[in-house]
Amino acid sequence: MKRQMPTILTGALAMVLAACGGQTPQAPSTAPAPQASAEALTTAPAEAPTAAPATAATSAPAGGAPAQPATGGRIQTIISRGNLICGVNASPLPGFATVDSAGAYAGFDVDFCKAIAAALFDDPSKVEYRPLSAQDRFTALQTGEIDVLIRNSTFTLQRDGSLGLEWMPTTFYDGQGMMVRKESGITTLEELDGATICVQSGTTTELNLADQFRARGLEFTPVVFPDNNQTVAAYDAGQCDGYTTDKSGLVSSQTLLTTPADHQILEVTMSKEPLGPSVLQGDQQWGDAVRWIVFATFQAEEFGITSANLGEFTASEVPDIQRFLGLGDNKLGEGVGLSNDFVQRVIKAVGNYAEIYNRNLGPDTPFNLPRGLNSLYTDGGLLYSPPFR
Ligand SMILES: N[C@@H](CCC(=O)N[C@@H](CS)C(=O)NCC(=O)O)C(=O)O
Repeated sequence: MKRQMPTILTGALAMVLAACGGQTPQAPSTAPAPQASAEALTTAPAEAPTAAPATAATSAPAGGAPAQPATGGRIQTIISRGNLICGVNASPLPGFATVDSAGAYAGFDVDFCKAIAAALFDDPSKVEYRPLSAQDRFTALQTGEIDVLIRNSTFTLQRDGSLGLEWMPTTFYDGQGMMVRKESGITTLEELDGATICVQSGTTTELNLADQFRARGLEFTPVVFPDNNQTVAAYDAGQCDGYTTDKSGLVSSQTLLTTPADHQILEVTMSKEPLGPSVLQGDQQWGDAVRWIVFATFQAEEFGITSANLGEFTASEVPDIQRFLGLGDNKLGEGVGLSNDFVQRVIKAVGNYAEIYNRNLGPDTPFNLPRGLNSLYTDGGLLYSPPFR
């Protein structure tokens, strides 16, 4: 395909939509123009995070006495505040993060916000959700506005390093894909030579798109929007030949197109997109807590512990299970500033990883996403928890 950027971009069909993939064409505003990536523009905070706890105080003495949670760190701030502030998608991403008219949030990413709140408060509802655009999400961590970001965000070197963030275990292994109209007959990226591609700014998506097309010697015109609502709407309205984002995002957004069956996701995977929570670097205890809450969901699946059968396991005589659930004298939780039964709290509230996955993305949902890399290592996937001991 050798196609020029359609003239409609100069004004005929700019979209303003209320929901991801909503289909209400509006009077034209200014044409979206390719712009510099927020990735490149966002810099690390000028100063080291101020809320760093006295981590030395958290290490267990040589005698093995239980470590004490640090005071003054992020966990203490959250407990004093009475809720967790969790950064999530601003545009709805069905399956990952949506909000209903009553303000109730749901989705795969949202369940991890709830898991953290459950671990801290024994109450998954103790979350304040902070909707964030791709551009603003990391700044919200850097400034301390949010406690944790769980918004289909990719773990990269730049974000881990230059942006001063700390990445938690990957909760969803993804890769970038491309959606096209079936009627185009396009099945490969090469056939998109000269095409217009709708893409969201401030994302790895925008960067990968340029790299992948350049590497293949292909030309393209990016049509860039700051949020997924507008990106999807523009594609749906025919402003672009292709729409690119993480494959999970494509599957999710496809359900919101006017006629989902008219579109297909190409086979090609353009990148690695390990998606997971992140926190501000500098408060090791908080990082450890979130890390082990995520691991708890993997390990619970490996042990076969679910929200339904948890009660049976609390009577277990098996040392591994007793340690995991914080039964008896097992006090591993307090070493990361959590209660010793934090794993039970998490499982009770959101279930194990398989429950979280199936509830939001599994066979009984419109997405029916195969687990693939997001299977336990025992099933050929990449999910692997270090030992709870
Ligand atoms: N994983 C990529 C892309 C994440 C991303 O922001 N994707 C878009 C498209 S699916 C999105 O979630 N938009 C939601 C929004 O605008 O609130 C990244 O971390 O940069």
